[in-house]
Amino acid sequence: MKYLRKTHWTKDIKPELNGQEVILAGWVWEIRDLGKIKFIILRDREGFIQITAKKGVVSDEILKVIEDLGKEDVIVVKGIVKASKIAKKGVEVIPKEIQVLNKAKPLPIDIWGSVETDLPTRLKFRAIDLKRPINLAIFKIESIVVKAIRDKFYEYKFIEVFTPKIIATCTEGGADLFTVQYFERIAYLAQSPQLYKEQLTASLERVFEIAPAYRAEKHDTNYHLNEFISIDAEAAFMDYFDIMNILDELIVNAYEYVKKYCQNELAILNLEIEVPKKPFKKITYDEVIDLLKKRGVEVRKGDDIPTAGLKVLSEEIGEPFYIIDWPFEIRPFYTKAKEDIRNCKDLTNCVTESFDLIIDGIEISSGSTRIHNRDELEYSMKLKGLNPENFTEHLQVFDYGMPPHAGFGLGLYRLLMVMLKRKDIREVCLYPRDRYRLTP
Ligand code: AMO
Repeated sequence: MKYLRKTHWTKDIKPELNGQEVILAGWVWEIRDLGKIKFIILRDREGFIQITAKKGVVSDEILKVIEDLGKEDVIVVKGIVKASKIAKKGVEVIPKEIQVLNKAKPLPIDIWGSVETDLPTRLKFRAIDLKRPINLAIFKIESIVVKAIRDKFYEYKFIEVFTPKIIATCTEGGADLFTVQYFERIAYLAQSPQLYKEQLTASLERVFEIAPAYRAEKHDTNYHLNEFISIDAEAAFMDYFDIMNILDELIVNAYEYVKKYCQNELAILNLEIEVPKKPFKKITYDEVIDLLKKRGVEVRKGDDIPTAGLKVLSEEIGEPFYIIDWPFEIRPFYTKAKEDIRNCKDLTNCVTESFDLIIDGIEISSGSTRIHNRDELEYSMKLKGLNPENFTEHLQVFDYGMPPHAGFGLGLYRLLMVMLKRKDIREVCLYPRDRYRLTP
């Protein structure tokens, strides 16, 4: 079927266009039939517009088409813009032609907002659920956030790269790997681009990647997924303080872009965005342990900080903050210690050049200065119970001019979740993969 191509988005229809012919395409959100006058509320990605058809003004043929329309039918409307005091946006469109491109059956879930559907059911019918304005707002904002981050990376001369997601060895430690039958052998889904991004600093110097990461963790929380989008950065000739400065810039730019470009979406979400101030506060791991003990949270030096502890800290600090200088024992093998790890007499007191960024009690990012000396890296692997022979190809790169470097991984969905104050990470992921969800 030949059909007309849209000339405008609904949001572009303003009273100033009065008298102009436009072509709109989208879905029937609502029909109001008052007999002699009929209204269609047309939805497209950008919003809504009222189509007004009055007997005697529009053809009988058009009135008949409207009578047969149902919610979510796909239509194209050619018409004339009319400024109107009574229409909702001060403007309506008087149809000259309506083409019905597809009919829709009654929807399995309510997208109009009168009945609140639970999240599992919404996710089951995700493609339909995404028609809800609130979801359109979330995913438009997500796209802007990624753009803000990309723009900032380019400003700092980072190059966007793409590394393999089917890999032969683990990067973040042995557990939590999904296996893949790769012809005659077993391969794994990448938990992180860690080793590749480090190798790339020896040539491209500053790289970033925005790509899926896979974790076979059996977590069932509101902030873990088994597939998530990881925003990874790695830069030669930088340490963890340099890289934290860049991370501050990225996050602040993301908030600023959303505030600047997503006013409509924020209104739909009923949210006001407060742009955090840089530089973000830094508090050492040891200080955190002391502080939490004083607040009665059960923590032991050498352990990870429990979520309850992060919540207490966020409430106390009230803005994004870094926990820096974590013990070697609970950081990955590639993390650089403040002294050469080979000289460290007491491993339990060995502090690394590392950080986690916390917003609203959730870890959004983690990063560090990395070990760039091959012998030290091998030594560190052994301390972590890893066999350097399994990393031969990675390690040899360190023989041929590996620069000092640092980087971070930033969880896109976690950032969105805290920024948009969503209760569950699944709300900000189009098609979440969790322990129990592999479809749609
Ligand atoms: P890490 O394992 O801390 O570090 O991951 C980095 C960031 O990714 C996000 N994230 C997750 N988001 C959703 N679901 C999950 N299961 C999940 N796991 C992690 C978090 C986290 O802060 N290679 C290092 C990073 C580096 O040092 O460059 C790494 O992967 O926001």
